Amino acid sequence: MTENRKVKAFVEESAILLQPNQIYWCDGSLAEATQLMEELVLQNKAIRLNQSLRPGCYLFRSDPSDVARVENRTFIASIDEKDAGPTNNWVHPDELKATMRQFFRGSMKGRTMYVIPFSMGPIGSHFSKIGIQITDSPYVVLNMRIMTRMGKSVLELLDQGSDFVPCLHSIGYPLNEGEMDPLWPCAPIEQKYISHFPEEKLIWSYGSGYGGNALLGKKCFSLRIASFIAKEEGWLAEHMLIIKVTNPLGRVKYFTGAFPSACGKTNLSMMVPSIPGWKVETIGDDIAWIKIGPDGRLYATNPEAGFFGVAPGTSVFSNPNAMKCIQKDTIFTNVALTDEGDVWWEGLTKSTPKHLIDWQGNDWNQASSSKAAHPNSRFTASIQNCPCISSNWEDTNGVPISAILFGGRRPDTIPLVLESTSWEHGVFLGSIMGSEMTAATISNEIGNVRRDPFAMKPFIGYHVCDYFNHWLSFTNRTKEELLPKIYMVNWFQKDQEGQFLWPGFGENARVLQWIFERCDQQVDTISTPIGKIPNPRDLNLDGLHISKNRFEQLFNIDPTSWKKEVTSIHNYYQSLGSTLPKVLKEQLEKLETYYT
Ligand code: OXD
Ligand code: MN
Repeated sequence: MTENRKVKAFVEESAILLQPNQIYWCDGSLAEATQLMEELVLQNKAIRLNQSLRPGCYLFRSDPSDVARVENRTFIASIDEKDAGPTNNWVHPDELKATMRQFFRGSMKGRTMYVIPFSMGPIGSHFSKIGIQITDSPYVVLNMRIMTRMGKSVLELLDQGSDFVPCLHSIGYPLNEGEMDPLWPCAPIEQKYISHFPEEKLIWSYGSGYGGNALLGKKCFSLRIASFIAKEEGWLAEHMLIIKVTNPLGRVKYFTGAFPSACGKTNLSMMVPSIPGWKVETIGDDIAWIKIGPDGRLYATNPEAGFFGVAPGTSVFSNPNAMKCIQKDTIFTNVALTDEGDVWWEGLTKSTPKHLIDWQGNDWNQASSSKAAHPNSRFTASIQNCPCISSNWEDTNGVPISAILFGGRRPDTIPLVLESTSWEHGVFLGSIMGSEMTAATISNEIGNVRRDPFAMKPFIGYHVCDYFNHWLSFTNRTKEELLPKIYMVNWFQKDQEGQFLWPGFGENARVLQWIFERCDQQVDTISTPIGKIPNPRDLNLDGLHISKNRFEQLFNIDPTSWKKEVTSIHNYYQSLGSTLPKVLKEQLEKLETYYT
């Protein structure tokens, strides 16, 4: 409880609308989490994993209709439609609220309404912002406890009068007297609404209990609402990892990286470099809040406190640090269960177990045609569990950024690494980012390339062209030479046979080394029409067996592919409307002089 009048009013008004059986204020303690989990185990909603193999770990299975973020049910309800722009679904806030109020009315009948006070960012940091999530999902409470700083310490800030973002959430499944509660109650897809009211800094989410739809501190607050606030206040809220890179001499630099969902941000953020003497430590794997510091440089902080990582593909080979991180006190969702009571997913082990219970609770064997774990199955683990966490991860002033990486899954066209020629050109590179579609969002376009500017397409809380302008404005806010260098990277090029050209994972450290050395102006570049690429002698290939031909392919700038790319960018830019910044059009025109 708190004496903060605005908080009390939010909770009281919500209770009148939602009509829960009871209200519970979360204190964020271990005792509270243990008790909630016990109740869920008793109700068969959570499965206690083998505690000698995975202490403190539990498995949840969601409803098959509720397995990923639902972008077509996600709304930016700005007052003026023009302000939401062409990349967002828009409904007028009054209309959306009226519709949603009908769904919310009585939606918590028979359930407990949990009040979750949470902070995005370290308590006491000037970066941090407070939210209060109201939810009827104890699964959400348990996940929010890992993903954010949650409970008593935040209530104390609210007592002192701190402001907050109200986040209203209901799974949309009221329980009438005597009615059976499903294992994963939620509303049908057409009744799901993930709504943002940017001008009011308000979030309403109805009908889903999964991931970014329901853990409202993550995408809804830290990206969609925060990006809107950031534009007003002159900073950036980005879909970026943050890493600390140390070279063999002990020199340190911090990089951020924007990659679309399920493109390996978690792997890169916890990478074990293959090159001797280099160290990568994690500060964040998904979101960065970036501000200009007193010295004019950009400083980043990770507003989250945990990882909500994609399980499939994670293994001791691809990400040994993540494997250690999820050894204890982890919530698994939609992975498979082994006969020993442990978890399993595709890509975890070289050989497949003979028998499993799949993510839907069915028997599964090697002859089964379906996947044992859902492609978007997840682990939720505290960042404190991470063996390669940087000691700077909670620095209240953030960490100074030397380079920003943009990347996506592109089987061709984009070279292994490309340096921008200026901040403006870097913003151009960010604006044209694209990636093959993955399973992190429900879509029938898996495999196609979609433009995902700055990896923020689903997360910009306002007009995409205003967002580009906001990025461009940073040269007016500080000296351009103080801004980070910008790179485009592509670990995912394939050869004619569909095999990856570059080994990726720990070998990506070779690219990080080149970027590090570029930041120190130790190496030069080769200019091309699309940007600057490494001089082949400067990329550290020691100990890596890669043929000359393959290496050349990694940096091949194929005019036919680039002609196609330029046409595709042109069409994409047209789809963004008439307010596209002129300087970006000019960047494209420059490229068109080479590739038409
Ligand atoms: C995520 C996503 O969960 O981007 O991080 O979908
Ligand atoms: Mn993400």
